[in-house]
Amino acid sequence: MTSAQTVTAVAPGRVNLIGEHTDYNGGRCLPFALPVVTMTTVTARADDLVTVSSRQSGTWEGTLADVSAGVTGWAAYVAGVVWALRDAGWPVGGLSVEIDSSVPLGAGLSSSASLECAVATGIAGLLGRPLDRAGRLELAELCRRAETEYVGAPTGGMDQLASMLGAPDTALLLDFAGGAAAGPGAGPGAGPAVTAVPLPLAATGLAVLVTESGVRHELADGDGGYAQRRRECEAGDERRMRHVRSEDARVEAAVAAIAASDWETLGTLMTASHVSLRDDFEVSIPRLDVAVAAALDGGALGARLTGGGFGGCTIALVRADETGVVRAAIDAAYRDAGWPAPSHRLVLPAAGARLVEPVPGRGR
Ligand code: GAF
Repeated sequence: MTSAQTVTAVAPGRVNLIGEHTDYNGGRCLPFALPVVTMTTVTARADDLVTVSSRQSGTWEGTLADVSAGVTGWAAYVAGVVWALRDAGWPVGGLSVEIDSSVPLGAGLSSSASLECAVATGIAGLLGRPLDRAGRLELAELCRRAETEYVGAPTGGMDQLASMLGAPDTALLLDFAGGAAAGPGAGPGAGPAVTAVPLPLAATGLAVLVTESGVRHELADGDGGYAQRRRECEAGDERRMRHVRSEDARVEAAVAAIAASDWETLGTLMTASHVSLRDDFEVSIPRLDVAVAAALDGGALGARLTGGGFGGCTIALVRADETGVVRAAIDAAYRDAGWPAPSHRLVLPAAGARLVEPVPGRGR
């Protein structure tokens, strides 16, 4: 394919600070990239085989013709990227792809988008394509196409943009007023506008506590809640759209609060977002509601479900030195409810997708 025959890339998962179910409704959201990543090692092959080996999910092998015909299951996220790049005219031939991931699968932290973006970044590296801003926007859009058109998960594009464009101490204000897609074949609209929002949580003594409810969520199920909400929005359902409108306004207010270092207001907006997702958009579940309530009781400035809902994770904005109290409050609430203990991680905004030196003995 090029002079480079093997390339290793990583791409992160994400949390969304605020702005949920707004991306596919032409609204705004404010995600940031996480310090957990999917790593791919991509090797060009002389034949037309695509072999995929994942430490977490197993193996898949087929020809480029099989990829064009359609692949299902977890390997579709890899095959979909190969398909989207080839469809866009990229000279992608046979490949061996090795995958390892620290992004929890199905936990609402965008394990799928991080996989897509890691594969796309690896192939871009193999082909010597630039990973500048324009190149990253193009890859994010191709990964979105892989997910919506190939895998069949009708998602909105936030996750791929967060994974490709994230940066340390930075949230991304994504404005989808110009549509989800940009570039050739995207139709009318300029595509999403991406603005970096400095988010110096560490310097402020703050952090985001991510709590996994332990309930898996599913985006690629045509009969599932996510697809149903999308259809309801397309039909103009007043209650659902009330959430979308109020959430979009909260994103704007959150950006202003961050600019003013008004962390109390940011927290209040996050909690209001959860209430709206729970009551108007109806995508919460008891384990998310209990985690949010317990986090607030434990002293969090604000808390909400993050991602599509129906399971997955909550986030809480916490003073770093009070993290233990907040964690303990959530753990106690889960214990009282008779649920398995949730897992937690304290995160700060991290870097987006990038090429890396291979780690000896891993991902090879
Ligand atoms: C999922 C989707 F992938 C995103 O596009 C977005 O719609 C989100 O749910 C809800 O805000 O992560």
